Amino acid sequence: MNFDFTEEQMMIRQAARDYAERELIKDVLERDAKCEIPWNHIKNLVDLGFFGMMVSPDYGGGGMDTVSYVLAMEEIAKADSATSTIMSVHNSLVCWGVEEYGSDFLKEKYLRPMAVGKEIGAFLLSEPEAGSDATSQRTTAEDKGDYYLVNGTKNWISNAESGTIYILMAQTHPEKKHHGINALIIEKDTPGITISPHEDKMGMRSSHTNSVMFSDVRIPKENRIGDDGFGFKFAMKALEGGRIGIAAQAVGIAAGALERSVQYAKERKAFGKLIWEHQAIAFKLADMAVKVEASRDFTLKAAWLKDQGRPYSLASSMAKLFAADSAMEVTTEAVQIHGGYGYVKEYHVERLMREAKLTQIYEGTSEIQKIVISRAILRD
Ligand code: COS
Repeated sequence: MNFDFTEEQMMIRQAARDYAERELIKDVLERDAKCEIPWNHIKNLVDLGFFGMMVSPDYGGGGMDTVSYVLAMEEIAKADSATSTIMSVHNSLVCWGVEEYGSDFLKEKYLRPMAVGKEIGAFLLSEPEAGSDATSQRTTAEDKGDYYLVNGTKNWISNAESGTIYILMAQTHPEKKHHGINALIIEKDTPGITISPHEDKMGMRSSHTNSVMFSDVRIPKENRIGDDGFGFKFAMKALEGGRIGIAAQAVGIAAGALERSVQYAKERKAFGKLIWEHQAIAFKLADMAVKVEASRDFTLKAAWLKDQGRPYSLASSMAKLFAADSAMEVTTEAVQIHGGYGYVKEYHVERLMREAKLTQIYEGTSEIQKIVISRAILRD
């Protein structure tokens, strides 16, 4: 077993860390308070090559591996997980999905500009009544010969505003249930698309989340990904990789909370000594460190399996479950260690705690991961 990173992987991590520590962290509290999309940071991260980083150089992408992506995601999320969400949806759901399953036409037309961050992707699966139960798609894509006519509403959509290229899951053959769903690429400015005002979220507030309404939207047939009815499987496959990105994000959030807590424990005195010299605090920090390290290892293992071309569905669900639940525990303890200071914005840990909560919910709740894991171990 080799736990060493390559030179290239370490350089990518360092580049992400430098940018996060120098730039992202500076205005994160203000962005969070005002729910402002980090347009300038998206542009800078595009220039650094982080949007499209795993796309093959054949399409103009960075050609980096999933391990590198996980290392970069952790660093970005440690400073500002909202920005890492925008990066994650683009890279691991949309770019990966088009590269893996799209036709040559779709790759030339959509992957190429996404590989260099000229266009940014969004993934439209959830609906008011189809979040965890993704088979119950109500949005319809009626087959009209050479185009699909789309009607319906998607919600909880990350990158609906910051993105320009949408992958939409919609039902074409309701009688076939999930085998009737199609995945279609849609340009955001297509007539008939309306975007709601963004949700007023608890955390990750500068990564906007919106509903997207479709009213008689025409989508050319050539924009379908895969065969007729492949949409549900497509979405599930994309989410398998997406969950590695969210696990990495959770690692970053937890690592950020741990670092801040260690720092605070070395500065703050109570009862005549530094608070880390009290076993109550030292043990908490030890538990937090173990959870961060175990989450990181789990996530890297899932990434490594993907890079090896080996099955990674189980590993990605395990990593996401463990890392998200750990992030929630670690950030909660971080707030506790900071006492009253933990409950105000300035010390960042209350923001990290709010952000951690979302990692247990999106791209499949912790309960969904348990369904995936329990089925895998019970079937085998
Ligand atoms: N890869 C490929 N196919 C998959 C798959 C995967 N990871 N997971 C499920 N499928 C397929 C199954 O093989 C099955 O196909 P067949 O009917 O052809 O055999 C089909 O999908 C339905 O599978 P299953 O019967 O297991 O579906 P369930 O609805 O009972 O459960 C869960 C599937 C709950 C695991 C799945 O729907 C899921 O992950 N939902 C969460 C979706 C989600 O993350 N939503 C949040 C979106 S945020 S973008």
